[in-house]
Amino acid sequence: MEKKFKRTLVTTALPYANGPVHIGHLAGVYVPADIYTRYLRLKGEDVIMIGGSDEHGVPITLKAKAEGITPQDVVDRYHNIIKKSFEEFGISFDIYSRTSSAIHHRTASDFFRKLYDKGVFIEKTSEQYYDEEAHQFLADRYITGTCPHCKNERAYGDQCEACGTSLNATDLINPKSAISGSTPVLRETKHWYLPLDKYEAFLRQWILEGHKEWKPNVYGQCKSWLDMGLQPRAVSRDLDWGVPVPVEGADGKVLYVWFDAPIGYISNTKELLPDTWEKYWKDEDTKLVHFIGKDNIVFHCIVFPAMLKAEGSYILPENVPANEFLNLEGDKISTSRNWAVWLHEYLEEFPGKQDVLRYVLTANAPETKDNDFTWKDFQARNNNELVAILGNFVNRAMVLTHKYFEGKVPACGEMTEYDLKTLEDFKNVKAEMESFIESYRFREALKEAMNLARIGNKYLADTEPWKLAKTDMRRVATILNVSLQIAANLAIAFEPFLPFSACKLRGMLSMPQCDWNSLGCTTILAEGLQLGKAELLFEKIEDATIEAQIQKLLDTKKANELKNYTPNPAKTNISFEDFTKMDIRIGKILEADRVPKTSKLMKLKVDTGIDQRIVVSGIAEHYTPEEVIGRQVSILVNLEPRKLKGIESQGMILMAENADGKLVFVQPSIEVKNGAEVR
Ligand code: B3M
Ligand code: ZN
Repeated sequence: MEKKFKRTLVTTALPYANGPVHIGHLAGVYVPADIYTRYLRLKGEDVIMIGGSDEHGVPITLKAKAEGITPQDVVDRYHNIIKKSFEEFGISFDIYSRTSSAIHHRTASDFFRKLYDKGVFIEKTSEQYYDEEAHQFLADRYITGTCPHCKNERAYGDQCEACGTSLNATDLINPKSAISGSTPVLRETKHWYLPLDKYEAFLRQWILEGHKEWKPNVYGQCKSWLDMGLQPRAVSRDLDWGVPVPVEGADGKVLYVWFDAPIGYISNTKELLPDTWEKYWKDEDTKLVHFIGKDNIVFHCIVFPAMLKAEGSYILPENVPANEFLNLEGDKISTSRNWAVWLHEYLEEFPGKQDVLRYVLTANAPETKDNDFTWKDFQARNNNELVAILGNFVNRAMVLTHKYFEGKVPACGEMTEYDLKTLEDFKNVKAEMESFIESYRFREALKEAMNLARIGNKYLADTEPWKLAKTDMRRVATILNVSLQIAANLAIAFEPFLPFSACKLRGMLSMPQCDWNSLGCTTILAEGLQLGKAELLFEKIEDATIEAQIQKLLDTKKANELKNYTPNPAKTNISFEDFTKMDIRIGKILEADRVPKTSKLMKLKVDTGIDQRIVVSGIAEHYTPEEVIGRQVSILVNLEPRKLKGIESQGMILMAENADGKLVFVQPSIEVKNGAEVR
């Protein structure tokens, strides 16, 4: 028997405040959490949704250093951007706070102190790398060196990305600090460790036996961690940004960011409900659900539960419906490579279209495997689904009601067999959507809602009330009554998914309130009810708009290639005599033709000042013949002639190859006489 809970506490991963948020965040965590929470609210259940920014950790301190500002400046900037993006997308947090708040510092500090006083932690001194120039200990990620296994010279202190081996910083050959470039030295330092090994038996029982219903990706990851065996984990760091370790003699040490961040869920609940927060965290009748991305599974399913268990007075999560990753146009989303659709940019470029993105990200959510976001799919789903099905149906029902009944809900007369069959088709929509949403299968739930719109659309297309208006107004009344009832159902069914459009639709239908329990009901709108104005819910997105977005990504790709360019190493020296053997002249291209049946080659006639000659050059993928005629170029004139595709090439045009592979001409900076020597 499934347990009945009295209330639900929804938490969403706290994004790091060192950059803005993108579609991957929205698809993986915030839209699903928002759907779930809105659904429960609509059912009248007791639910709160907690969010906030994660404002600690080393990357934030490095960003501050790089920009010459304080870590607080960094997190202030991004916290505000992130918070605003979420608000505008209708992510309906009850609170969105931050881990640099005083209440969080106190809560995290007290939590640590309680475990410390209970003797939970192990204290251990070990040797760690210290950067004497930057005056700080180095996190493993910030040490690079040569991998002892594959000799890759750019391995990180925690992992070699060339051979995939996980490393300790002390394994690296020739270690270097990524912060200052200097060679770090080993220094002794004391830290506190959470002995996860001691909680292994409990975790095995609780997850592997007690939570077989968790999503396979989550359960599987937990199982593989548990099967590898758990080790004690350090919960403090040598750093000057974070929650200070509340123990004497711990100067210069803060709580590890992954220790304090999940406590942020508790702090933020306290901030929201200073008097009643405990009932959400300490009462067995509360259902705690963590919405996260797959890279956070171990912290939410293993580390945080072990912390809560050690503390002793908290409940544990009932479910952790982690999503997989969303890719963008076939590539992993990456902040450092700027490979993302940033929410604040989307909001500017697609004003008023929050629901379109919410729709696409849910319809294509990475619930069971990584998924790909493409702009073409975005356009197709908008035009073929939101506009053509949902928007079209609602609009026709509204416009016809205004046309024939002055915008008043007409009376429902006797129903035909077809009407009854249509109603029958969606009588299970409520039960089906509930079962999908409650098992965190939001794409399937959304499909059900869309299916309801399809039913409506087909009903109007099949009954063709506009053709009956001259002969049978009573029949038209019935058809429009049924259609408007379906539209009212849509306003309820879509509320968790497309809150802006659902709200607009409720306004058009004069629905004062929206109650989940009315879903499936065919008498929501009373006869005679005056409807509002008919407005379009969605509009078509044109090709040019999509092409501009694709071009933006292509530009990013190009910029990255240029940034990552490393020139080939220098060749061995040659003598001056060797150099003077080359006869390089400035000449002018007189004629140019593509060489038939090749993609790369172009046949050029060049005036070298000495003569006019034919040169075959591999530039046809970069230039058209018209673009090169009349140009002055550098040409090696004493290269042994050779045949290319049956044409004798007498010399070589000198080209420079840019990082993206583009060939550009080596030209004199002002026009010179043809035949001028280059030396
Ligand atoms: N800030 C990692 C992340 O943004 C981390 C989540 C904390 S949740 C308590 O993916
Ligand atoms: Zn390696």
